[in-house]
Amino acid sequence: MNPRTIAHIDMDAFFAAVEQRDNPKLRGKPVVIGADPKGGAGRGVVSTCSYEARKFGIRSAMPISQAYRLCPHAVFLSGNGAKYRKASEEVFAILERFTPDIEPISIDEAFLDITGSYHFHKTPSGTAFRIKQDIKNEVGLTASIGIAPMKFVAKIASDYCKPDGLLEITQEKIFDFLWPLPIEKLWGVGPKSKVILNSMKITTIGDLAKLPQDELYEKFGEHGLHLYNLSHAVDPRGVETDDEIKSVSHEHTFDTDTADREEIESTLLYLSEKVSRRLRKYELKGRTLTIKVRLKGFKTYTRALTLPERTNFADTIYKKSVDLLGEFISQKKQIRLIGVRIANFEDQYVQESLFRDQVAAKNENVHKALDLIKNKFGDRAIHRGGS
Ligand code: TTP
Ligand code: MG
Repeated sequence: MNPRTIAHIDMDAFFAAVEQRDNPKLRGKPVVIGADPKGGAGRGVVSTCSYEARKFGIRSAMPISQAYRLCPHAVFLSGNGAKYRKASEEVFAILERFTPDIEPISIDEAFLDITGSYHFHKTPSGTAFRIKQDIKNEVGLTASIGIAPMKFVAKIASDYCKPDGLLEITQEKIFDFLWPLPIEKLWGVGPKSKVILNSMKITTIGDLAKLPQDELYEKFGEHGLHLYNLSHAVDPRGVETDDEIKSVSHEHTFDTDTADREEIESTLLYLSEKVSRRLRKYELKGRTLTIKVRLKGFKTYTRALTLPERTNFADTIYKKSVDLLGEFISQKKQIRLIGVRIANFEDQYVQESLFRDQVAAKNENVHKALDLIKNKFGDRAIHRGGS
């Protein structure tokens, strides 16, 4: 494989930085975005906080009551999703100017393959510097960028140099950089693996790299081989742009946790329609349906099934999603978030099932008509009964 130059970009304290940008009084102050702390009695969690607030130990996903205890004089804000989405779109529009090979990871984070594009700015760091500068000048926010020959090292590097950082790890410097780092910096080493590895006296990525492959395989199975590869800086995954979409998904967070069947099912219908429409926009059909459920208290579950044939029909996605969600609804679980995903687009160009009957063909026409209307009048123009 040819050597690649991959950049990972991640905005600094994104939601909080947007608030500080728009209100100079908040600059230099601890700012916490999240649920209402209600004087310490609030429920819910911290979305993010400014770096000034991090000095007090506040972190994303921490209960808001704890954040309040750590720093009662911080400015607590509930946030403004529309504003953050707009800033995100502006940032991504800037990235597009540098390379078409962009893999968005979240609202404030992306991988870029800059192998073919850095020559305009002489070096990879030159390109990254220019990206940071353009974002600063045009959007008024700071980003951190890590550069490396492989994805996971680029990501660790951007995290390492935060905030407002730029760090390039060249092929020659990879092990000097990687091996002293604690193992939990590796993708896939969660709290459980960390405990097991620590009990084996493995605390750094370098310690891990010294273990024989067989031993890791015995302890962790396939996952062990993955860790072995990462500790030796082997990560062949490329930057996956939109033209190689692997899945299409949508999710929704309820304003207040709910166990109400009707509310949950109508949300599922809404999500199924969204997923269906995007699949059809890209002319994709998938065979794997996955639903994601986050319960009150943040435990997250996924349930998946393989469909008899690839689909992009909202009805099929909806009915099967209701089946998958059944156990949560019947146990009256308080649900915070649900998501619907379709994946497994393989064999896209293999002959369609010979048994596609007229009903399916008719369905397809109905969907196309709905799309025309929605594209013309927007999402809210039409919904089938229920959503
Ligand atoms: P992150 O990039 O994880 O965090 P951040 O940009 O606030 O700070 P950092 O400088 O460490 O990158 O997430 C981006 C945004 O996503 C963040 O500003 C708020 C939102 N978010 C949540 O709402 N909940 C969460 O648990 C996390 C991690 C992020
Ligand atoms: Mg960020």
